[in-house]
Amino acid sequence: MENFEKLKEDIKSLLSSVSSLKELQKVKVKYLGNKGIIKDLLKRIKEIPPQERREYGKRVNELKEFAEKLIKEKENQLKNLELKEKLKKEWVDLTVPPVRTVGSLHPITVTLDRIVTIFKSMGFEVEEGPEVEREDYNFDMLNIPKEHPARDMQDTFYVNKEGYLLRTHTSPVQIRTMLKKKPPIQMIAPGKVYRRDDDPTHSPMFHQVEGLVVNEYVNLRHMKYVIEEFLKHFFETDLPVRFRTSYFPFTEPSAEVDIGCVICNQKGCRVCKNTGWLEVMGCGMVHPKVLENCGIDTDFYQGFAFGVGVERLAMLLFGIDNIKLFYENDLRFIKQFF
Ligand code: 2NL
Repeated sequence: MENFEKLKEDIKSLLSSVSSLKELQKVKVKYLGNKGIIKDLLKRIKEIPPQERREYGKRVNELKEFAEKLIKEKENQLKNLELKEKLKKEWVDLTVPPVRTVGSLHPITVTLDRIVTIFKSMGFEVEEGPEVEREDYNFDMLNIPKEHPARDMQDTFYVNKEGYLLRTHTSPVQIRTMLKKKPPIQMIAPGKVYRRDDDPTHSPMFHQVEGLVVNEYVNLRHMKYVIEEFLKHFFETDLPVRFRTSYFPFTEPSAEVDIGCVICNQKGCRVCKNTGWLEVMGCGMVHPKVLENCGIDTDFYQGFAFGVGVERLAMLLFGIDNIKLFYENDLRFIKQFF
């Protein structure tokens, strides 16, 4: 019987030396565990003479309650201590003013805004559409047939839903607009586009702005005027512009637009490959098939369209020589452009 008092003393002194929850767990197991001292004492009740069993059981239970109480107390004490230390370690002075509070716009955003503002000032409306697009809007409606190489898996990101893809240009937005609205139409479609291209001069995602004008009278002269006017405003100078005949399935005739090299002023440099000219846009009169695909009567209406790469214009505007810089999000780069 005096053993119980000894056990109580043992628990007390053992607990006083415990300084972590891990150590405490060991003590708990030692006394209260399934194979612990107290369970063992309970099992031994059979060895006790019957007349003493009542008293013995009472003593063991008392010991159990004693142990539980002390261990619980110790646990609370340790948890409190731990919390205090955590709060001390993780303390943050919320009154310290931030080092810098102003963010900045990404150079692509700055360039996109600049392009959109110029076209809005010329009476263009801004239209948007989905980046996961219908394959027929992205290709068939634009007179790009099933066998066309651009439709190859090598060039286009198809998504795992039959008939859908990541748009390879923003032209499907114009298709949607023509299906939705009657001419006159005068719109631009800015946004992200995707192509399976990833090398030092290409990114699998880039930005484009396409424009479309459809009415009863537009012709090549209007197209030339709008594009020249846009480029003058964009580069804030009356730079040389030339149109070279080209080919796109969705325009006829088609042209590519060059500007006098803004890097070397046409003296010849690495950027213009010593030609003095930089290709910056594509354009043309909308192919009658494309208008008809959208239910527009080509006896009455015609249109012109154009497309411009935003990264390319941003690089020329800011003198950036590596397209990958746009996607690395290095703040030292990004913060230089507003
Ligand atoms: C380029 C070429 C171009 C278009 C885009 C277009 C859209 C419709 C109908 C006809 Cl719905 N054309 N878009 C036309 C000519 C050129 O972009 O080099 N872009 C960077």
